Amino acid sequence: MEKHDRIYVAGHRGLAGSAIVRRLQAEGYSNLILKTRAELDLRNQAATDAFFAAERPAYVFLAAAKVGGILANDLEGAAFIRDNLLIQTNAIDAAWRNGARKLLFLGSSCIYPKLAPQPMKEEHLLTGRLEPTNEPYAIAKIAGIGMCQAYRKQYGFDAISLMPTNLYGPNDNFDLKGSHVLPALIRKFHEAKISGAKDVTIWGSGKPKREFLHVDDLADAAVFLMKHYSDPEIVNVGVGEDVSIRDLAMLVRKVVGFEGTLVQDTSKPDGTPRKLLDVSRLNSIGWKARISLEDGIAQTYRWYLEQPLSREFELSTAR
Ligand code: GFB
Repeated sequence: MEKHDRIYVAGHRGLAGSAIVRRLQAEGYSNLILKTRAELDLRNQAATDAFFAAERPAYVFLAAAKVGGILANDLEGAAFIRDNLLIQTNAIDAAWRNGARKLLFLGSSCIYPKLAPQPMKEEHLLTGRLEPTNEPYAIAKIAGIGMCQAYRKQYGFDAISLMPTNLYGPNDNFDLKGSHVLPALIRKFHEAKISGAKDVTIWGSGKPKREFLHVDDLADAAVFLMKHYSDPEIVNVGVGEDVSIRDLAMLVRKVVGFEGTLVQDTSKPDGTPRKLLDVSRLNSIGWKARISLEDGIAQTYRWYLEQPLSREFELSTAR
């Protein structure tokens, strides 16, 4: 990948895509192609084909997706499977058809079976039943992996697939109904601290364990693998360590400086009991995560505090 190559980052306003753009810009890549959803709806095949035919990017980071936390996945399964299948099918096919040299597809650790052995290795894909709360999303992502592998085999298209663990960082979604656990906790503890509330409610039993990767680490890994990895096999991208939701909540409480107690809402789902990635393949290719969970949360909390009041207002009314 040369500094002047045409590089399309799909989903550049989202958590992962915006971090990939920051990373590429920091490395001096000067020819980035970026389109908002209003300018290009990747669910629309004709619009996607026309965009790729006109722009002909050489490299594609496919970070556009419909994503959300456990509740959004559970309640909006139809949209999760439809939008993701459309986005990835249209983009992968149009990239290949219009001569892209390489495409990087972002999957998710939820593609693995609900009760996969821990830590989860790449070969555990398609060895058991999925977690029901995010099965539609997971099936779409598994289809994307299959598409990258089939296009490589049949057409020789250099498409690679990364499976990131739960991501967090700047530009995350802080809407409490749609978000993942980490931004939800940052917002809940912050608002409780400001309002002087006595407690903060966390969903579920607090016992599930999750692994969290700062999105700047993900972006670093994505650019590294775009340069150095070319293989049909998927690659897990994580830190190799996990934490219980209760311990995560205690850590966010400490970073935010909230002094009250935790209450559990057990009417909300726990989801997969544990979701820890085996990152030995990634480590053997030569990459390791660098940002510790506590530092990453502190950085994300600072970012959250710096957002203009108008954005804070938007976030509050989105509830
Ligand atoms: O991050 P999260 O929504 O998604 O939830 P998953 C992780 C755990 O945190 C669950 C608990 O056990 C939640 O019940 N939790 C506690 C909370 N308090 C909260 C809260 O205030 N908000 C949220 N959202 N959770 C998603 C998948 O699964 O992970 C997606 O649904 C995707 O498909 C993504 O793969 C990475 O880790 O359970």
